[in-house]
Amino acid sequence: MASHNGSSASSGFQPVFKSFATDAIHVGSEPEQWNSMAVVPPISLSTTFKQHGPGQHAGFEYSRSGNPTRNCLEKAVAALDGAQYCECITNTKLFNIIYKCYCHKPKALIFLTGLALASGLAATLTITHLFKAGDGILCMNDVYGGTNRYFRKIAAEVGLDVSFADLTKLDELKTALKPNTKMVWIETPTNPTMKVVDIQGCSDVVHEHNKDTIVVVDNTFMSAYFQRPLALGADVCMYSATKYMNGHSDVVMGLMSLNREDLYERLKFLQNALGAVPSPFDCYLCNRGLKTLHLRMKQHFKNGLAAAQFLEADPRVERVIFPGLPSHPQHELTKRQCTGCPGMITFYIKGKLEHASTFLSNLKLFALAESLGGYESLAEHPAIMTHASVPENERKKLGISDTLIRLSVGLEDVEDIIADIDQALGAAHPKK
Ligand code: P1T
Repeated sequence: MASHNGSSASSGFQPVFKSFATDAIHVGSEPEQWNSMAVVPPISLSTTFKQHGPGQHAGFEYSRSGNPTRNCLEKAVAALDGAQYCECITNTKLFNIIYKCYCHKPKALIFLTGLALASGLAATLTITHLFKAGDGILCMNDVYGGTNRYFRKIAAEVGLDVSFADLTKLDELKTALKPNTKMVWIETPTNPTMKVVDIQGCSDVVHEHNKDTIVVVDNTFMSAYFQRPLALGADVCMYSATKYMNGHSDVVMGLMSLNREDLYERLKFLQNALGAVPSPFDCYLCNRGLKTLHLRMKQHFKNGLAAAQFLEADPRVERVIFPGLPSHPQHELTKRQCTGCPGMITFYIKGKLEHASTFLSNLKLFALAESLGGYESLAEHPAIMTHASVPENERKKLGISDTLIRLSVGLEDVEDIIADIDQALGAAHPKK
């Protein structure tokens, strides 16, 4: 029977993905791949690997092109995204048998898995390197400030034809697609104004326009536990794994998974050729984080919903944006395409910049810090912090105003989370 996320919060959302927890714990971490039969994947620090003869290696040559610890993580993410992937055989003996059978047909040795990069932005730039000057990139207008800065200030500077549109409106998407559009970049929910984009709707429109135009979904906010873009027609699912996927605020990392072998091969080539790869230690940590993703996300949802409901009922708050609340404009769409919501809340405090600043400076349990998705609660001011690089007139249009506050609700006791928000609102709006 399909199960939900445990609380009344999840009613109406999609059922959880089958065997998610089992895959998170086991796929990529099979003890049989190691001679030692280690249950926890070893951290393989070696930068290079001995070859039997020139060009005859046991699956690894040099750690930028492939690393055993990274492999474990790359397999796991593909499984969690429901991507197509093949068994990656790293067991030396088994590999040797296969190698002997297939060495005359190197194609047979290509294993389709996810790909790990040195950061979320490294994943973005690696994907963008699929294109050349003159090619068009259409990006959702509200995205992480660093993604906006990368497309606007770097990709556009080297001749890519970058444009932005509100992809929550399919008509606007249709109008914005051009003959040269090679990639459509979706972030959903968006950072920081939590707009929800219809992934299936957009993918259908884009692929009808041109089947070769790729749809990339930045799945950072939802994580693999709440949303599977590949099943909704996207070509690439990418993450800043620095956030929920790792979940412990101790790794900077990018991840991606895909279904198309041709795209996989091109991106695998770029991963090696550009070289923005993560360290084996970070891969180990991120893979360890994935083992508890399902448990963390369920609790983030419960705590996030409770905090959002508290804020929505508070007279010191102007407006709350949380896709798990019925008041969110795309709540029904969220329920249709997701299995739940993360602990990300955006709200407008009543008053001016000084009220937002007083609120943020008086938080005690929440740390005033950039980033999100860790076990600890964080709060930030997007206009001054994460989205300062977005031009001011754009920020205004998007609703990133001086009174906008972003919360990443962590896994602390929910009563303490709410009490902290309450006292900081009290500091911003003292009783007269
Ligand atoms: O920081 P990095 O791992 O390079 O990831 C960039 C990135 C990409 N996509 C989204 C949706 C993101 O939120 C981020 C990073 N965001 C923050 C640091 C932040 O505080 O919003």
